[in-house]
Amino acid sequence: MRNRNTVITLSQFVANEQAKHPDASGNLSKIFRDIKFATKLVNRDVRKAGLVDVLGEHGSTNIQGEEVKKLDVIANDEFISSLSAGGDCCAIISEEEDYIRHLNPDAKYVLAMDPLDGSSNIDVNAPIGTIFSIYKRVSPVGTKATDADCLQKGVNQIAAGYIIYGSSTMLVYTTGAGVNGFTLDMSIGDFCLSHPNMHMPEEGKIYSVNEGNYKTFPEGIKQYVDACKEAKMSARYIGSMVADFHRNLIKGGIFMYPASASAPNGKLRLMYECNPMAFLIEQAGGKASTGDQRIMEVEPTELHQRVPVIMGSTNMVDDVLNRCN
Ligand code: P6P
Repeated sequence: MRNRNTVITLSQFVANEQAKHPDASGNLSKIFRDIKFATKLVNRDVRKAGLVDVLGEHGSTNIQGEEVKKLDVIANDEFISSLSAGGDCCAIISEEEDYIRHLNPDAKYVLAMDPLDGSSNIDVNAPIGTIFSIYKRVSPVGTKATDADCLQKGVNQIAAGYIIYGSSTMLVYTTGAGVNGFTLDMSIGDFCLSHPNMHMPEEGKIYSVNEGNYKTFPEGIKQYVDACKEAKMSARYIGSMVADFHRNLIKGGIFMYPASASAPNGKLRLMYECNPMAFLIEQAGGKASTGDQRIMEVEPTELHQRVPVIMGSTNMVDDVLNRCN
């Protein structure tokens, strides 16, 4: 039984991390404060989704041409409101925003987010998540943020993380010094360190891919999926990236969303799904590739661009890459 006196909250952990950088201004810590606040609101809405009118189609469609459910819009608004009030972001890009949302021109950070990923799972009570990525702007503070501020390679990320609204609500993040997981303790209304220094097993027995697209996968991907079956691996696919990612991070495994006829560049978005997850998985000892290159080396060209994804336990990703190249 954990000694309650050893509980480390997210705020304490972030403050301890900041103290390791004497020149830190504290702005990044304040962004985590704003993310935490918005996460509690989204968690509240997700947990009661079946009870109040937040289900069903919002009627609109986002830039991806996907039907937007009300909870996507609510989550997007809650994160933007919290971060805007905090004043530490000069711009936000979001799956739910067609264009850059300009906030405080005097701030030095840019945030990219998928406010509620896996939204097709909302109505069936399956796990969903929020994904975020933080960059330092490249244009001068005091000016309006530019495309160059928002379209940076994944290797430039200052921080990345996700929240999974599952059987418990967890926030997992990295600032480049390892990966740590925090579980929301509703009895105190705070996130507590529950998964310190998370590491992805080099090998795994789980493969996650939508085999409905198998027929039009690249040949190397088909070969790998066939090999997984031969090896009697477990197929696990929730259809919510955060949930599939989180399970594989803990147990070992591989997650793929390859190119296919219906998704020639894959389905997942580089800036606010693939890059943050790639940062996390590399920090946890895993690997993340498009099949052609390291995801975090991709040069972005547009806010909502998609890339194929092969990410997970290093040995498994290497096996796929050897079959694809
Ligand atoms: P498919 C959810 O809509 C999402 O963006 C990711 O969370 C998930 O991994 C993927 O799409 C599922 O896509 O085509 O398999 O339903």
